[in-house]
Amino acid sequence: MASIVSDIPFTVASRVRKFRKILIANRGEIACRIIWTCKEMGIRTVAVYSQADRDALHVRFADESICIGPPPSAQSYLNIPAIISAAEITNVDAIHPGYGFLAESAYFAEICEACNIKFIGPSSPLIRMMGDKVEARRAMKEAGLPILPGSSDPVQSEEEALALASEIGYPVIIKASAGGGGRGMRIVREAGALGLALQTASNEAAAAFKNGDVYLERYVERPRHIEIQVLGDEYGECIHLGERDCSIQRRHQKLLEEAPSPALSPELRAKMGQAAVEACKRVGYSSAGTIEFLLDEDERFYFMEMNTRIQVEHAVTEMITLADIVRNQVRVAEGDALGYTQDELLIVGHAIECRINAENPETFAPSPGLITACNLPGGPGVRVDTAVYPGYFVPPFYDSMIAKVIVHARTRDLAIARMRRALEAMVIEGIKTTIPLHKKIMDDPDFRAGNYSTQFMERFRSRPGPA
Ligand code: MV4
Repeated sequence: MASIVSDIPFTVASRVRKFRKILIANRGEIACRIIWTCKEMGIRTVAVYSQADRDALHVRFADESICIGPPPSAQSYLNIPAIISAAEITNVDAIHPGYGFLAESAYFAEICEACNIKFIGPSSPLIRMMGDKVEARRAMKEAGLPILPGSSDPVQSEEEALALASEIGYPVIIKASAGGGGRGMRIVREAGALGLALQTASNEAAAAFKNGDVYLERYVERPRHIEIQVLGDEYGECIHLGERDCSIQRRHQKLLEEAPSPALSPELRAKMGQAAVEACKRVGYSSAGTIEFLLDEDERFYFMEMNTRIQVEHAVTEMITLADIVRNQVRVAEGDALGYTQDELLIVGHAIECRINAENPETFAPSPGLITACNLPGGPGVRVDTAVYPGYFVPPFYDSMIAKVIVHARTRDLAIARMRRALEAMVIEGIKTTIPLHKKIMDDPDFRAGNYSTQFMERFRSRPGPA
């Protein structure tokens, strides 16, 4: 026997917990995911729910639950006064925001702190800094991360943009400073197209984010989207948990993620990981976070954005590291020291996640409604994070992701075979889902070879093949 993997900080069972009760300001699979960890930690949970979510699983599994408003998110899961009232009434110690909704609202984090409720995430100034993409670029450059040539401030005029673009060289990309995740972006391949693109990008940004600021960057053709998972504590310690490859996306919605990335050598992984950790230490990052990089065809990497929340795809990292990222978020928020060093981190095998959406797999049109029959896969190395069950009604008001199938195996080939068989055993009847799309991706020669970029879905959609 080579060694036994154990987890020294977590095996100290007798330590007194600071949090007795946590409110989860979210719904769906991530609300359930957070509840599972709280139960394992002996922490009581409070669910909040909209009128459309009375029969939701997160409500059933939490110790207490409070209705916070009508179905639309703006009146329920984004309703700060209703959520804070629920937290006060139930006397919770902390709020876990999950992802989406209020997870990256610096304002919400501030309100929590003002009400003496711990926001489980980084400090509000850091959330605010990373939410401003121009500011994040500046801060992370200063913290030592490589960035693409581009703006150091929002673009003020067409003349300024033209001058900067000719300095950077075409193609360039216009991005919204308040954006992120690809909304309001424009690729510009020649000076003649810059003026109009600038106008439309700025108008889109103003409409979507109430902030029309845009900036320029050199455009990288066919990049891979590689992100590093980091974990910091409130005493300046920080480690990384390796990378995830999130290149397979469609209209900036990720479809599938895997870890490790088939594109990284051990040397590049160490280099990107060290750069991410160093930057987090320099800005004083605490809690779980993700640094997104673009990796170009010459294996150069550039900082793109930092996500200050737990992410949908955190589970692939949990599989290959045996870490519980939610547990670490909670302990660090309680004031625990990280208690790990980078050299204690082990990465074992390969994990893949397929996001199962309630959508038509060809048109991607939403497909809410009643789930008449449901079989979730299991067996060796298969994890399903979901909040659906037979007889569940998928409401039309929220994100269409209804389940994540995550597999873990010793090698990438074995993980692909495992995912294929898990998807074959997965049955969701009554609504359309993206299960058939994922089966096709598992059979794709380029995917199987690990040979793909963010352009994968454009080519995949036009390619003929059996479902
Ligand atoms: C880029 C890029 C190439 N060069 N930035 C940003 C948010 C993420 N969701 C997509 N983003 C990109 N940023 C530079 N400097 C390529 C992408 C990108 C992309 C851009 C346009 C159309 C589709 C895309 C798909 C994946 C990534």
